[in-house]
Amino acid sequence: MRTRTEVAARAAYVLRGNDRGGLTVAAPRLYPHMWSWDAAFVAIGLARLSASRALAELETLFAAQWRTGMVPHIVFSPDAPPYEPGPDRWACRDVCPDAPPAPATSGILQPPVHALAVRRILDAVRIADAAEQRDVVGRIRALWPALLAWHRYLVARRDPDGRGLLTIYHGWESGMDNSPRWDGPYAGVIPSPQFTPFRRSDVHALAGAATGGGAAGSAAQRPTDADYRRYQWLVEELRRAGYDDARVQNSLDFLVADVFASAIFAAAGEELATVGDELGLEGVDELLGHAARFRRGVLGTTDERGFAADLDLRRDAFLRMDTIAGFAPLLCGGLEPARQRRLLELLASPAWCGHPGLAHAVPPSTSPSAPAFDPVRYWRGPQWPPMNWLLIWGLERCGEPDAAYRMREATLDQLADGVFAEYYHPFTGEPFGGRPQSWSAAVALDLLA
Ligand code: 2M8
Repeated sequence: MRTRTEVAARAAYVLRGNDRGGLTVAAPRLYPHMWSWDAAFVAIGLARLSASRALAELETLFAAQWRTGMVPHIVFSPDAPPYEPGPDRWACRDVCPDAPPAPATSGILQPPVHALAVRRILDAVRIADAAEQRDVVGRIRALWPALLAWHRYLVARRDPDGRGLLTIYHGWESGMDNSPRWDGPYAGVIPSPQFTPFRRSDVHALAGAATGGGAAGSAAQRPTDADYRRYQWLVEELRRAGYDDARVQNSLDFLVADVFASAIFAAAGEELATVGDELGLEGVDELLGHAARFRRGVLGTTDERGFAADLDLRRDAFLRMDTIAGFAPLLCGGLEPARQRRLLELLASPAWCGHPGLAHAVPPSTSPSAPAFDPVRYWRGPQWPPMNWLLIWGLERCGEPDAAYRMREATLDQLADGVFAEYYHPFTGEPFGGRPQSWSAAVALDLLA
């Protein structure tokens, strides 16, 4: 195990190594492009090193924004090793006039963490010299219309019925690809018999990395082929619908309201509003209105413990699963004190962070008591450092500094292996997935600052 100073130095070194100049790849082999919420976490980490460089990450991402305001989940870098589905498979600019001519992007989104990064950058630049301050503040002002357009897109197109919950079109949009949250909705995704799935790049990229168990070991850490067939089929359906929100919402097999992304969005609205307020920019009241609407939406899904649920919009039914997404109210706040206490008790209970077998007391992506729990397979059990970061951040905001401190310490203990893995086996502490993964290094940097 490394000292904390060594961990911070190594995290900075990892981010530098994954930097392709204004664009940090999510992981060099497995994810050789820019991912949207990864970029936001990267910016949060980089803000501790250079506010200017952190902002550049967001500028690169938003330069790929669609005319609708959507920020795509992948910005492809032209010289990277192959990744599937790549630009040809998405074919965004061929089928959708709203996609930018360049760079090539995917046609879906990811959770809107970006405003949290903007807030961090503005905080960080306070200690910079006057010239950097002027530069960064000027660039935040310049980015403001794009940030507002992103938030307005989410409200207008992804919550057309005013539920205060964001509609998503693919498990990839949640960022938690194969979480048991989506098992029910995916059961309704039936690829056409004529559909030929393309070759997966993920399992091969991972088998080449320093993972235990070779190809079989790496396959066990990823979604199954049956899952992937559905993921690929949804891309096909989205492409056929021209990535048009109205057509997609009418035709797609998979349509879900994502409670975790909605809670992030509620908090993001508030964070962005403070930035707008500080810099005298337009839209502050509107952003606060978004925050109130989405907080109400999230709290409206909770049970008596304060635990939240996604909503299957195709079947009009709550998806009550024991996954980390249930703790969404700790991100947006607003639970009455008694229920917030119950939710914290649940988080600390043996079903979650208090499980006696855990190597580190941070929440597994799925509760070890849930039938769907799998300690190895991706979002079905392993622990994910950026999710810990979100909860730590949320706990602090909800007025729970002790719980936040405990989770921060446990997260830093986990990251003291210096590997900065994509995710970790909850019981053995073994590092899994992409490595070094930029967002794991980024959250270490931020937590250590
Ligand atoms: C994972 O998602 C990509 C697809 O977008 C994949 O599996 O290939 C998820 O963990 C997602 O949350 C993350 O942003 C992405 C890159 O780290 O990888």
